[in-house]
Amino acid sequence: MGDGVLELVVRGMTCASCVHKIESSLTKHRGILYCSVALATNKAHIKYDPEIIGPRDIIHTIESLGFEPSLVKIE
Ligand code: 9UX
Repeated sequence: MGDGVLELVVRGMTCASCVHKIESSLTKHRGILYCSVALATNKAHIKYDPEIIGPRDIIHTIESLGFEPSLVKIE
C-alpha cells in the first residue's frame, strides 16, 4: 500500500507556536511520515503510513491540542 495523504483545514491557530505545537505533536506520532502546517492558509498537509495510523487518529490528535481540524482531501 502507498502512503496516505491528508489535507486539512485547521481552525483556531493564531500564532507560530500553534503551528509548531501541531507539527511537533504529529511528527512524534508513529506512522506520520511528513507534516506541514501553514498559518496563513490554515492548511495542514500530512503524509502517513495507512498501515499504522489513519485520518481519524490524526484528526483526534489535532483536536486534543485544542484546534478544530476539518477534512479537505484524502488521497
Ligand atoms: Mo499561540 Mo496557539 O500564543 O495554541 S500557541 S495562540
